[in-house]
Amino acid sequence: MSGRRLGLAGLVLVIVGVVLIGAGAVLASYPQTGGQGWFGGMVGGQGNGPGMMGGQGMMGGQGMMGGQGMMGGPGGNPRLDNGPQPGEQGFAAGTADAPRVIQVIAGPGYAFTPSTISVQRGETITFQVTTMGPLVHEFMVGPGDAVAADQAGSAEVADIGMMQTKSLTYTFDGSGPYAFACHVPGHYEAGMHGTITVVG
Ligand SMILES: [Cu+2]
Repeated sequence: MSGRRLGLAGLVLVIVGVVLIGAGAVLASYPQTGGQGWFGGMVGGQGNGPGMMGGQGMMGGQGMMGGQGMMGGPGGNPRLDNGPQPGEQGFAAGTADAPRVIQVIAGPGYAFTPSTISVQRGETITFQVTTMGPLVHEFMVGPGDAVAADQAGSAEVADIGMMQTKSLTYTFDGSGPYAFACHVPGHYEAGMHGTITVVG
């Protein structure tokens, strides 16, 4: 690498650093975010492909992020590695004895990630729902109309606090449409719901 290129690379790093410090200052003054930890993780993982939140990231201590990092998307978009999905190579349908695990992130705003999920007809899925951010969420799953109506008796886990993970296992033995939602007051209306498509 030539000296000129090195200089250019250094300049870019300085600019990135200044931007991140600025963003960190904004976050630190914003009580609803993780502040330093969030950006510490981002800086650590940049340039390593998967693993924005890798070793020192916000979730590093709890092991949930492992080596790959929840925020591994190149553009910084939250992306969970839930393995092969129906129709993809290597897909293995979940069964009652061995449910397929799908990780879902609730928050930090009024949203779930992912917001669309596909399952194979008859599959048993264990949803592992983790709340990011200070709001407490719930996760209800079932037929779309029942979930939209917050119907009593629907499968759900409630009171999922910040950084908590709760699991819910559900078998999709119909043709759908299915949905999932958070019915903490105001959350559904703010958009905290998603769809589950049955394939096959
Ligand atoms: Cu919620």
